[in-house]
Amino acid sequence: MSTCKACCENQGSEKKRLRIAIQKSGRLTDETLKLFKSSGIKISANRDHLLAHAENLPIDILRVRDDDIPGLVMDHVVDWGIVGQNVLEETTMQRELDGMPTGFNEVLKLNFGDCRLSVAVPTEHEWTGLKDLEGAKIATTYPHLLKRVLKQEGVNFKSVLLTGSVEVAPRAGLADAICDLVCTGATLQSNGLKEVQTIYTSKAVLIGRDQELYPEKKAIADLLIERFKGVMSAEESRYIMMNAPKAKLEAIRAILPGAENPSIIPLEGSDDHVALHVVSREKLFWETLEQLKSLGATSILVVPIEKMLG
Ligand code: PRT
Ligand code: ZN
Repeated sequence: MSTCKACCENQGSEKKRLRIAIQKSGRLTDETLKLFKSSGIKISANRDHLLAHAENLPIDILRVRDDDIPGLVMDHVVDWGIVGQNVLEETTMQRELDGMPTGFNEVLKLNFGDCRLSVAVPTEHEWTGLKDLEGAKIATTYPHLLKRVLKQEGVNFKSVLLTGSVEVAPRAGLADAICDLVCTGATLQSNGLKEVQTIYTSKAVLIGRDQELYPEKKAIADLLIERFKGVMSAEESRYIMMNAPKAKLEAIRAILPGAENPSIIPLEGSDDHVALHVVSREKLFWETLEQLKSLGATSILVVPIEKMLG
């Protein structure tokens, strides 16, 4: 019986190599590549290629526009995708209307891509609430998310679909208001707009297809999920060291956020002081360090953690 080599190799790779779609070039790209690098995935630096193979793991990376990522997962073209929740929800609603598949699993929420979808109006507008939008023309890239909220409020409006430069629409006379993504608010301000109502908050998520993975792929997927979790918790964690008066140990432990069982180490030549080492899993603010100092702690060191497992 004759066999087709290319075809058989393709089928093999479909079962064994985890295929992940990521944004080719945009606001999620650098953080995604950083997460991969910190998780030990080595991929070719050439961003122009649609498909890149990891050098050290059975993973293929597909570089595409973020808007295509939910569909690639829902159509089972890739196993995983990294995308903003805003794009994921908007695309899901559009695909529902188009009668296309919308199944996916949320694998992991990621710690980047944070933004909010907000309504903004010209600065001079005296805003009283969403009802002000009755009969308004609103420019947006997210008509379904907007409609979902305004429908609940009983507000009728007309959406003007724009996929870029949404913030210039009111000045250009195309719309009365906009509904766009905001991070710092600087873009709105420089276009004479004010943010009046957040309708959705978003961050990047890792999604997967709504099907069991082949066992080889599942093994690599499970390994990656643990590594991604490890990288994210290490990013937020700090190793804290200090010398502390024994009498204040309880008070010191009480103010350390997310600190797990500390190591208490005797200090040579001192009966009333010890060294305290602890991993804190939350952000540490200057105020906490100042409180530690006022409790008598000295030589306080806060050190970033590169990797964390378990
Ligand atoms: O080419 P492609 O289609 O892949 O990219 P894109 O241009 O559609 O998306 P991109 O790269 O701009 O954003 C990708 C994702 O990043 C978004 O879907 C969000 O999930 C997330 N994200 C986080 C943001 C922002 N922050 C953000 N600030 N996406 C867009 N913005 C834009 C916003 O549209 C506005 O123009 O930044 C401007 C506002 O920023 P501030 O800081 O001035 O408020
Ligand atoms: Zn896009």
